[in-house]
Amino acid sequence: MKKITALCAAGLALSFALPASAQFAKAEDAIKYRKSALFVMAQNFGRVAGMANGKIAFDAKVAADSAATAEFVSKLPWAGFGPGTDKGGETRAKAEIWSDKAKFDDYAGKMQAEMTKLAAAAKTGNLDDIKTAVNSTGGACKSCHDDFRAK
Ligand code: ASC
Repeated sequence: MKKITALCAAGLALSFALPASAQFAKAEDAIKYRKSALFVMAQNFGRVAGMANGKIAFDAKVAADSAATAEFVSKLPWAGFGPGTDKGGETRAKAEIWSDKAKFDDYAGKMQAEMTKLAAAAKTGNLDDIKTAVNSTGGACKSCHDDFRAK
C-alpha cells in the first residue's frame, strides 16, 4: 500500500511537471531520449550499411536482427521533439524542426518507411537488395540532417 501511494505520488509529481512536452519531465530528458534512440538506431543501421559496402563481413542473421532493431527504434525519436524541446540540453537540432514541422515530419516518415524496406530486404538475406535499401535509407537520413541538423 505504501509502495502504491509512493508510485502515485511520483506519477502525480510528473504530471504537474509537464511544461515543455507531454511525455517528459523536462526538455533535457526529451533531448537525451531522442539522441539515445537515434544513437541506437545508427549503431544498428551502420552495422548493416557496413556489411552492404563490404567494410564488415556479411552475416545474414546479424544483418536481419540489426535491421529489425533499427526499424523498431526508428519509431522512437520523434516523441522527443515536442514543443519546447528546441533548447534545454546539448543538441544540434535546428529551430526549423519546430517552425517547419510538416517538412520534418515528412522526412521522419520517409526514413521510417525506408527502414521498413531495409528490414524486409535484410530478412530475405539478399545482399543486393540490402545494398539498395541501405542506400535509400542513408539518403533519407542525410536529407533530414542537411536541412535540420546543425553542423
Ligand atoms: C549512418 C548514420 C547516419 C546516416 C547518414 C547517412 O550510418 O549514423 O547519420 O547513416 O550518415 O548519410
